[in-house]
Amino acid sequence: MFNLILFGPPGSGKGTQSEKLIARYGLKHLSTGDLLRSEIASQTPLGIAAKSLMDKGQLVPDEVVIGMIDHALVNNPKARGFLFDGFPRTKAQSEALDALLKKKGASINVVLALNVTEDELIKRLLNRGLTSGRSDDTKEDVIRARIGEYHNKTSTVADYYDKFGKVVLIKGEGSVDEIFDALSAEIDKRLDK
Ligand code: B4P
Repeated sequence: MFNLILFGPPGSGKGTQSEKLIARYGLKHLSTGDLLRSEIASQTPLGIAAKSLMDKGQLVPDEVVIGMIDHALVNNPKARGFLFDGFPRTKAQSEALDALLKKKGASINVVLALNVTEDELIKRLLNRGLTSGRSDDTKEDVIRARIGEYHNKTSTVADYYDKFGKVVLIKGEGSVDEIFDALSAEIDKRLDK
C-alpha cells in the first residue's frame, strides 16, 4: 500500500491537487471536508452539528472525523493506497490514523506539505467563495479563524510526522500544473524504491 497525506493550511490547494493525484496514481481519496459536507447536504445529525462549527471556522471534534476515516478504511479493503486530504488536523487524529493503518499492516509513506503565504490563502478562499456556495469561504473573519485553527492545532501534525522523517515541503504557489509536477516527483521517488 502507498499512503499519502496532503497537508497544508485552508486554501493551500489540497483539494485541487488531490483530484489530479488520484487520477494519476489510482489512490482512494479521503477528504474529511468532503465527507463532512456530504453529511451536511444529507442533513444528518452529525452534519447539522458539524455545520455550526465549520461556519465559525472551527474544527469538528476529533472523534467525529476519526470515526469517519475508520469507516472509510474498513469499507475500502482492496484500495492500493489512500490519499488523506485535510486529515489528520490534530496530533490525536495523527495518532489515531497511525493506529488504524497499523491494523491493516500499513503506515503513512509521506506527508507532502504545501506552503502558501497567508495573503494568498485569503485571496484564494474569498475568490472560491464567490462561486462555491460554501458558507465558510465568504467571510474574511471566518477564513482568518480557520487559518488560526491551523496554526494553533493543525501545524503540530507536521511536527509529529517530521519526527519520523516523513515530511516534504512543497512550494504551493505557482501554476496548478507546476505544483502537481513537484508533488508527483516526490511520489515517484518513493514509488520507485
Ligand atoms: P476542507 O474541506 O479540508 O477545506 P480547505 O482546507 O478549505 O480546502 P483546501 O486546502 O482543500 O482548498 P483547495 O485546494 O480547494 O475543510 C473545511 C472545514 O471542514 C474545516 O475548516 C473544518 O471545520 C472541517 N474539517 C475538515 N477536516 C477536518 C478534520 N480532519 N478535523 C476537524 N475538522 C475538519 O483550494 C482553495 C482555492 O484555491 C480553490 O478555489 C482553488 O481553485 C484555488 N487554488 C488551488 N491551487 C491554486 C493555485 N496554484 N493558484 C491559484 N489558486 C489555486
